[in-house]
Amino acid sequence: MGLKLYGAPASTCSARVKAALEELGVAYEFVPINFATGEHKQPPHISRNPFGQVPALQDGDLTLFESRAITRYIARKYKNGVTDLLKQSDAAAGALVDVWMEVESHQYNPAVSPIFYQIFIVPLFGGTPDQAVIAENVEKLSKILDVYEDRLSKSKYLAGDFISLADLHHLPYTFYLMITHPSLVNSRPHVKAWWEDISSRPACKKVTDEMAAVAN
Ligand code: GSH
Repeated sequence: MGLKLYGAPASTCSARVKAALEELGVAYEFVPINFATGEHKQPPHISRNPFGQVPALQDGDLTLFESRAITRYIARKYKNGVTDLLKQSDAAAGALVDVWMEVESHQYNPAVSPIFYQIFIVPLFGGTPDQAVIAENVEKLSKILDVYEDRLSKSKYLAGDFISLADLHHLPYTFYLMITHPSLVNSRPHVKAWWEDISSRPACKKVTDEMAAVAN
């Protein structure tokens, strides 16, 4: 039985997992979960992800939720001679991958996700985006991206001169940020070069093309 990724086509968390699978060339079946009918809150999906969210990954008897834990599982299981997205063979380089995965999770994500939520999700429920929330988080994100600019002036990718999960974890929200606030990225030359590099990788392009197909 092959890998099954249960997700929603435009969801950032599902796209994060897809990016790792595509980068490593792992075959999988994408099983769409219908938010409109509340499929994510009901059996059988609730047994795959007890929080009633996507994504969930099924690999034989193993069922996982939490996108960043799933990507780590994929990186460990499918690392090959060419690509080791966690740098498991090098403790220091691997620790830097961990650092920048933590930064994505605890700095970048909390600032970028409310912007995404206000602009893309609130209108789906008939609401009006709260401009104060957007402005507050744009300011927060701007300061965070100054740290990225400094880091990326010293290394090509976040953890060093190699692509890692730390970079790939940024793909989904940065894709949406480039639609809503491209100047946050484009005004920082090293962040811009980094984004152009990762977003043009064939694996990443495949994932963002699929997100764009739903968003349009
Ligand atoms: N930390 C979780 C992860 O990274 O997997 C977050 C999961 C999450 O927020 N999923 C969203 C979802 O299912 C889609 S990106 N939203 C629907 C809901 O919460 O009801």
